[in-house]
Amino acid sequence: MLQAARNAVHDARRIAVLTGAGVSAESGIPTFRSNGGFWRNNRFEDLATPQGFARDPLFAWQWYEERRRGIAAAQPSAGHAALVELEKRLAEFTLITQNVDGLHDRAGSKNIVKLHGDIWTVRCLACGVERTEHGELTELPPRCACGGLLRPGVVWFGEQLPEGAIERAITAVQTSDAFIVAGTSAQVYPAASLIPLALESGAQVIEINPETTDFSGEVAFSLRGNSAVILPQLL
Ligand code: BV8
Ligand code: ZN
Repeated sequence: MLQAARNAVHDARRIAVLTGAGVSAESGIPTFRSNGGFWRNNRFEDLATPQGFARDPLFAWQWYEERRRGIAAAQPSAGHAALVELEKRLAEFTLITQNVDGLHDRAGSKNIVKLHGDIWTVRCLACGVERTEHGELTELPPRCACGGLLRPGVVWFGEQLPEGAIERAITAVQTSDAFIVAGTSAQVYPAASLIPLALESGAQVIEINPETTDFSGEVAFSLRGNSAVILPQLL
């Protein structure tokens, strides 16, 4: 199975990749659905919503600031590095990620489509100004120079994805010979819809996950294991 998947990657001229929290798990960052998707007894799906933020911006920011600190202390994994190497070998390569942690950028990936935004950007609810904020946020919730409340520059449940993001991802998947899906439970849409789209478009779909997903039975290669081990092996 692994050798056949390696051959499919070797023969592919155009590759698209979809990553999820499992790729960052190799960097020590908790996934969303591992501990049942809870943070201090709050469901992740309730916290990562405009309503959750409006209800208690301070509580939400305590969660985001804790995640930012954890990410700042983490290093990209061998899986992130393998994707950088893969991109260098191909004329056509698109990395589509659901992750907001910026580890693909730090690893050196170039052509990245961030479907769910970026935890390192903040946006003012009052004036709309958006900026990168890598430092520790000393005052929570953080405020804009205009006095408005700042929110994390991520896409919450019920919110539209960034302008053009899903369209870029769809085009990349439709024109790829191989589609590598690594470290995602494939439960969040429209990101997960890229997998059946790849199957319909005739791409060789390679799934990397220690667990099975809804699509494990449909993909060409369902490789059971960790992304930091299998992605380098695919190279
Ligand atoms: C929208 C940013 C439309 C915030 C996130 C019913 C059916 C279909 C859809 C819906 C529905 N009800 C609601 C919806 C829509 C909803 C949705 O999909 N809900 C789900 C829960 C059913 N989607 C939305 O709301 C999206 N917007 O649809 O708007 C719209 C239309 C009109 C008008 C207005 C709006 C927005 C979705 C974006 C939500 N934001 N994050 C933040 O991060 O703080 S999603 C969140 O989940 C993260 O981004 C995360 O990346 C993403 C997906 O999770 P995974 O990455 O897969 O992580 P998970 O923990 O689930 O799984 C980890 C996997 O890794 C596991 O499989 C594990 O086995 C594996 N693993 C573990 N270790 C390793 C490993 N793999 C490899 N190696 C390892 N070592
Ligand atoms: Zn402002």
